[in-house]
This record gives sequence, C-alpha cells and structure tokens, in this order.
Amino acid sequence: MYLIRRYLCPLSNKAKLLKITCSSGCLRFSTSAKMSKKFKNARRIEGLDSNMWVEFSKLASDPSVLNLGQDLPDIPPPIYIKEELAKASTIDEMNQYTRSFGHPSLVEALSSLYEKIYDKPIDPNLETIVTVGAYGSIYNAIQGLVNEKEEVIIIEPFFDCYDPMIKMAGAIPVYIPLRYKPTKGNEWSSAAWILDLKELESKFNSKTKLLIINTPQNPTGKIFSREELKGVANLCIKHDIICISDEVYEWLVYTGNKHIKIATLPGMWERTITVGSAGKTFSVTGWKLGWSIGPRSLIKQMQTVQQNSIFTCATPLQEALARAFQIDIKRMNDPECYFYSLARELEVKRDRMIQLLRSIGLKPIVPEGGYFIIADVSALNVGLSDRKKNEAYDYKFVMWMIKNKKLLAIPVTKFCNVYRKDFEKYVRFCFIKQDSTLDAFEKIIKNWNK
Ligand code: IK2
Repeated sequence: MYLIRRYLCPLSNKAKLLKITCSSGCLRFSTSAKMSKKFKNARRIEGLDSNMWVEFSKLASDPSVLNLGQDLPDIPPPIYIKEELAKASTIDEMNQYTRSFGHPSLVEALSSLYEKIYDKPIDPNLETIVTVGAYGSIYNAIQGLVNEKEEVIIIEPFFDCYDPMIKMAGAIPVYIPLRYKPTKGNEWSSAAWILDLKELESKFNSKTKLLIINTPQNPTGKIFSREELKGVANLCIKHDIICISDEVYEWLVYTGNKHIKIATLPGMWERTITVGSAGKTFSVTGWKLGWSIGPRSLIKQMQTVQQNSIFTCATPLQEALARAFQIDIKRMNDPECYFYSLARELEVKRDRMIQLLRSIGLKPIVPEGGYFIIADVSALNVGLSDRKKNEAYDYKFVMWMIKNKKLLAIPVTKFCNVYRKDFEKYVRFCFIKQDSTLDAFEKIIKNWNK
C-alpha cells in the first residue's frame, strides 16, 4: 500500500513534488506537479545564485590539480596568533557571547593601531566595528547606507562580492574600468592601470550614493597613487558621496610603493569607511574576522545592521586577534613586525612566480601590492575550439589549463561586468604559497612545452 502526498521540496524552488511512502516506510519523490510561488526566491536575490568561489572551490577539490586560484595562504600563520587562540579558548568567559560591535580588547587594539596611522584619536566603541570578515563590513555598510535605486560606483575589475551586495540592497552598480595607459618603464606594472578621473566624473549623478575603492587592488595588484586618490576624494566631496575603501591588503606593499589611506586625505575622514581583514593581515583567512574604521555617523549604521543580523563575531577568535595585534603594535619599529615581514617574504615569491610565468611566454603584470599576479595568456595561442563560443577567452583558457596542465588560476573576467572584453586576456595567480607549492608550480612550468 502506498500513501501519496503533495510535498514541497525544501531544496528545490522549481518543482512541487509528490511524496510517496510505501507501507514499509520507503520514500520516493515525483516532480510532476508545479511548485507554489511562495517557494520562489525573494526578489532581492534574483539572478544572484552563481558565485565564482563556489564554482572554483569545486574545481580545486581535485587533489591532482595545483590550486593557485583562490586566496588560500598555505604558509603557516604566525605561531603566536595560534597560541593566543589556544589560550583564549581555555578561559571560560571567552567561550561566551561578547559585545555585538566588537570584543572590547579587539576594538581597543584596533583603535591603538589606527590612531598611529591616521594620526588622530579613534574611539574604539563608536568609530570601529568588528565584522564577519571584510565581507561582513562591506555588507553592513551597503545594507546600512544605500537605498533602493541609489547608485554605487565600482571600479572594474572589482572584488566580486561588491556587485551582488549592491544588488541585494536594491541599488544599482555603476561600473568604471581601469584603463591600460602605460608610461615609459611601467608597461608591465600594475601602475600602468589608471583610473581616468574625467571618465569617473561622468559616472556621478544625483542618485550616486557611494563609491567603492580597493587599494592594493584585487585582482590587479594596483596601488592607487596619492594623486589618483586625491582626484577620487575631490569627486566624492564635490558630489557629497560616501566612500568605502577596501584596504584588506594594506600591509602587502612591495618595494618602491606606498599604501595611502584615502580617509587620511583632507575632507575624507567624515565620509569614508575603511575596511580591513584579519585573514589578510595575519594569514588566517579561515577566521573570517574583519573590521571597519570610520566616523561614528557611518559606523552607527553598520552597527545597526550587525545587531539585527549576525549580532556578534566569535569571542575566542577576537580575543586571540587582539593579542596578536598587541604583539605587533609593540614592535612596529622592528622589521620583524608581521605587518612588514610578511610583505618581504611575499615579494620573493612574487618575483619567483613572475620569472616562471615569463619563461613560458606569459606576460605577467607585476603587482605593486596584494598577493595576486594577473598575466596576459593570449600569446600562448592554445587551442580552445572545443569550448563553448559564448565563454570568455580567459575562462576557456583556465578550463584548458586545469585539464591539460593540472593547474588552476582564476579568469579575470570573473571580476568584471560590463568591461569584460578589456580583461579577457588575463588570468589571476595567487602567490601566498609555501615554497613546496611554488616548486610544484615550477615543475608544471618546466614541463609546459613537453
Ligand atoms: N575584499 C577584498 C579585496 C578581498 O580580496 C577579499 C578576500 N578575497 O579573497 C578571495 C580571493 O580573491 O581569492 C575580501 C574583501 C574579503 O575578505 P574576508 O575574507 O576578510 O571577508
């Protein structure tokens, strides 16, 4: 005997199922009936169901493929941050909820670090917030500040989450590309990628609410110069715009370059939210802790989103991060301070990867900061005719490389929207990798033409 019931599948929003139970309890489903509209996605997430990291993490799960795609440091984090986490977990109160907007010792540490950098007092409770990664900060800022139909300017290529977060708020992303305008000597440097300020000004109108800038930039490695930042700042002030400055790679700056915080330029503190990440600062991406620094009027709106969404971040992680900060804040005049020593370690890896990429005819862009290299792969002329016509060139190349070279990188068009064509020749490689991983990369490169 079978009992047949209409059943709405919680996993699928496409079909109303029939649930069929036999007398011995076996379950079967049939997808014949139509699903109720109530089970459809909310409009705010319409069209946002695909995600590059979900797609590429799946591809990277093949152990025979060398993953130089997603930012996954395989170098060990500093020993003291791991020890501090172990210690924090032994203290009973550290295993309970903490203050919603940031654990007290962590917001104190953030204010004492950034007071030095901004050269002004920073109120730990009102001018900082601790979030679930930098993602959490960007989300809180957009949700807390942008209304439906308002516009947010983002610079292509951009860290991919900006676009869907703007759309989830019902707002409209407005894109402006970096333009390749080399001057003599910087043809193969990320400095050759310029933000055209005239073009930027053409994107502002009465609906523009916010602009997001990312320096050092993911994926190009560009560090915005003081002149460029002054130009952006002047436009923000002229058009009364809020700025989110995503500075998660603030310490990863290579010889000859300087990271400048747009919030320190005249007139910018009061309109800028500056975003940081423990994942990037201490090579602990799995901790998913981030923060924002900014004026109380803007941080307040982020706090409101946080208290009504995730409420608070993990206490022991925050305590351990606070203690790691205290250690490195005390030795900021010492080259061993992790803020500087990591960049020195990575510069060697960057240069090694650049040489290897060049050795097979790829044309890497030397990043001024961050830990990614984008390389022009078009000169290799590999046969991609078996791929679908509508796929971007860089995507086809990466799929070919995974299959034929067992090497994974990220197509730069995944960081683009309307200006995909301008970046289609480029693929992004991540170099925050231990030497054994880079040795495996070298082996692939040495065998490339065999
Ligand atoms: N902002 C930028 C510019 C980032 O690069 C990231 C993390 N990127 O990592 C994925 C990759 O590019 O391979 C974030 C924000 C998010 O940082 P968090 O992990 O602290 O949320």
